[in-house]
Amino acid sequence: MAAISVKSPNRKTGSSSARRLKAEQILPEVQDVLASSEVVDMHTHLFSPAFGKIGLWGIDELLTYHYLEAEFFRSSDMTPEEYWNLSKTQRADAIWKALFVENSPISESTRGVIAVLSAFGLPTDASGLKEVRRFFGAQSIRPHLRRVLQIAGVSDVVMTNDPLDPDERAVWMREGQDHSQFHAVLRLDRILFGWPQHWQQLATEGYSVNESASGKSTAEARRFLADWHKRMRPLYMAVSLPDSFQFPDESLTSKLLSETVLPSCREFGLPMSLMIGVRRQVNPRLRLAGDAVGKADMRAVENLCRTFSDNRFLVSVLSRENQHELAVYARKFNNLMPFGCWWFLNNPSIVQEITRERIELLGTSFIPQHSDARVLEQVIYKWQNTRRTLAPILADAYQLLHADGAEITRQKIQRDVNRLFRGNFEKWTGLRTG
Ligand code: RAT
Ligand code: ZN
Repeated sequence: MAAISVKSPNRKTGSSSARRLKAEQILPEVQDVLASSEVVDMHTHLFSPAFGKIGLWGIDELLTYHYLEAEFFRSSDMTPEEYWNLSKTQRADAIWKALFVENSPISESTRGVIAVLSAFGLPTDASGLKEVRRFFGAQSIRPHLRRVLQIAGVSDVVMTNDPLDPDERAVWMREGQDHSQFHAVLRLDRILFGWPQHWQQLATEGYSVNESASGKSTAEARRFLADWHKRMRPLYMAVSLPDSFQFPDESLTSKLLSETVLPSCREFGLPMSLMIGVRRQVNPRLRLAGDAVGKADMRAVENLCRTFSDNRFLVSVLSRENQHELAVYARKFNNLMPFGCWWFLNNPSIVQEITRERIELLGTSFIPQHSDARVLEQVIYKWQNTRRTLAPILADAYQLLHADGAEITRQKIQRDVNRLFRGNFEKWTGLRTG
């Protein structure tokens, strides 16, 4: 079946690419550059084939994505308890019926499933689910993965790797992974935010740590990070933080951040990623779909960037209300890199607003998007949507520049898109691609 795909890189060089564009040529040229530029997907929950079943793909995973589960309970009378009692296929069937058959899939996440099916030339109508299942059932992961990344125009996938997750740990302790397009990230939620529940795991593995992270604990936790740095070769370290996050304060999070994690980042030359603003489990009955959002106090970011001027911070904030402050702080601290429009923000209307604001305040010195994909094929629709939303925003910026008297060329557009899609991230992490 024919798959649509990102255009192969357009090699216009020399005079045609340096040609001065007329106002009406700008939008099509921007669209073309975006369509032919590959992106580094700098935060996902995808895994390389070495991780086996941990890596999710296929129609039943797409339909049971937690973004869709949250929407399902608004359009079905089924209780969460009844839903969790079903098998994966039955859950997917229930979601298909409620969100795709009985209603039009016009929300961002449901529309994404349609875009994926259509990218593979599969039926998108109510009766097509059987055929769709047959198609995915017939794929084997390695060629399918190659094809998906090619369609999505993604050259590199950055994973989220939790060293305290037993299933993942087993893979890293055996042989790790060496897929050239996948890169590791040392995710530290269980250490930075779940120390009381997880310090014993470190102790069992031979690190001299205690419940209050006192004495040798912070140095020993650094030794733990050094061992995992060696094992994973991560591009950065990362944590997601609640809206109530403060820095500095008396918490174990502050202590471990300043005495363990940030010194390790400095030692290994890695940025630290902070994803701030999640309110975990406001409705635990929904499990992974039960998290919400809260406005954070951005002075924590200010304090971190100022106090640790030798560290670099990648920061994404979940609340719409925090976006402007984040962009302003990035103007004050060049060790701060805003990234992505995360989770509840990843809707065209909000992405537009945030991205325009960032361009106006920061030029091209930010990372506009990451996919946050949990299921492989999601990269297709998430990056298709990003390119579609970015095109008029970038074109408008060049139109204004053109009207103000500047010369706009394809060469310049390409340079800017390269910086946004990969250059800023490559520079910050030292990732060498291509
Ligand atoms: O967007 C999501 O899928 C969330 O569930 C979170 O995983 C978030 O992206 C995170 O990395 O914590
Ligand atoms: Zn995520």
